[in-house]
Amino acid sequence: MIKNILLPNLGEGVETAEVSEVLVKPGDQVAEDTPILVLESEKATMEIPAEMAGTIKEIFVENGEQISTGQKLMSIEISDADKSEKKIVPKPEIEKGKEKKEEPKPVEKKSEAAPKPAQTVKESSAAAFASPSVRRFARELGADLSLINGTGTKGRILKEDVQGFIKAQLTGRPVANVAQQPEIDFSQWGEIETVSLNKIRRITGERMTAAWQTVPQVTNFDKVDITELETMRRTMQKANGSDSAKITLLPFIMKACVNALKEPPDVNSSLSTNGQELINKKYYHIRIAVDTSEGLMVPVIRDVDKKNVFEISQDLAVVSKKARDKKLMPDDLAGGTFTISSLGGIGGTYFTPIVNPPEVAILGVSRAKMEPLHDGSDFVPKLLLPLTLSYDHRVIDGALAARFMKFLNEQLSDVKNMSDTKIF
Ligand code: CAO
Repeated sequence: MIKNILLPNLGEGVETAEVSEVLVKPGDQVAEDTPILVLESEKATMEIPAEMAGTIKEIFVENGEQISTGQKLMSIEISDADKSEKKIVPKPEIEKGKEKKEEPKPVEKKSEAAPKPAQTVKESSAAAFASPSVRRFARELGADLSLINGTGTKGRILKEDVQGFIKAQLTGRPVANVAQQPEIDFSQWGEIETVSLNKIRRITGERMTAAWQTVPQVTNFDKVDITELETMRRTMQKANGSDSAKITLLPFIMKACVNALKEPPDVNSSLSTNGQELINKKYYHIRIAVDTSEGLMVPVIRDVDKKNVFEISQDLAVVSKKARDKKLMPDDLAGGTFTISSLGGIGGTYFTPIVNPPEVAILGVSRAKMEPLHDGSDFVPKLLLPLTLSYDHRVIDGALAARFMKFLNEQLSDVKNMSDTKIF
């Protein structure tokens, strides 16, 4: 026998609600009380359970549709085994941002100061947006809903989000927890265009969120006098001719960074996953942020300590072209030990780059400008290069970061200090 399931009375003063999720599809076998639909009204989200066991035949509503009491939701073929009907009662409404508090039950007093983890999970989860069955599921697994990023309509947390969260916890992977913003219709204030983010931007977004949330970061700033270095660079560029790769400041900065990385080894390191050990690397593979039309790519230039400025310029030209032509292979992106992000070709004074785990530091390079510098008796025009170092404070102290920057400054401001470096 086929029966229609109608929207029951949702309660006093609630005539309509929006379908926020259809939980079944035609052909699905459902047991009595299986949630089949999630509805959302101004103040609440609620589940509509199947009033009887059977097979879903047809669905008459869709996500986002406004439906009202008595409306036909779906048809169901009732199995002979269970023809007993039951009045549909929507599962208890959950007010958005609130959860019905259970009456506190008397508990055995074990220790005055003993923490109550279950209680903590419940309270912090209360503001999350999830259906009753998902809340129940999360509660059973001990998952804190407030830490889970909902991928359902309007950021609602789905069962799969809870499963993904638990899986990530078990494998030790950081969970990208983006605080959900309320959905806003921006077109009410003017013309808009909605564009899907491509894969590179989505992955960058996830990585940056995870890095921002898992790495306690600090940024140090410095300005370096590169007047002399710039004169040398121009001379080298001229001598090199226009047929070879352009020699910009970046290869010199990369060489100076490698020298600084060799000083205290902590900056060229990674923290072990258990956070108990520091893995110092004896190789110097520098990652370079490359701006492409598809988004940010960060290929690696290997063994920078063993290459001269011409070879690095050549490598830079090759990897940035590969990045912009979308030809980078996984190997081109793997194994970096320290990153440099240079916006010097574009402009601006200072920016704070985000550390790229498992690396522990990143250098931001801004545009060099002629500025007056006091030499003790007079102001003299100098070319000053703004540098920023963002670092993982679990590994690098402020003093170590300041020493690293001082060393870098000494290298770049006086080319003699780079004399033992393989520049030429
Ligand atoms: N100060 C002054 N001038 C600079 C400079 C600096 N710090 N850095 C570069 N320049 C000059 C170069 O000398 C070059 O000048 P000419 O055209 O007169 O020869 C010009 O700016 C353009 O340089 P470039 O950007 O092509 O070359 P580069 O070696 O400096 O950088 C690359 C290469 C791939 C890093 C760069 O092209 C790039 O993509 N940068 C963006 C990185 C990025 O997006 N970072 C942000 C990440 S965080 O969101």
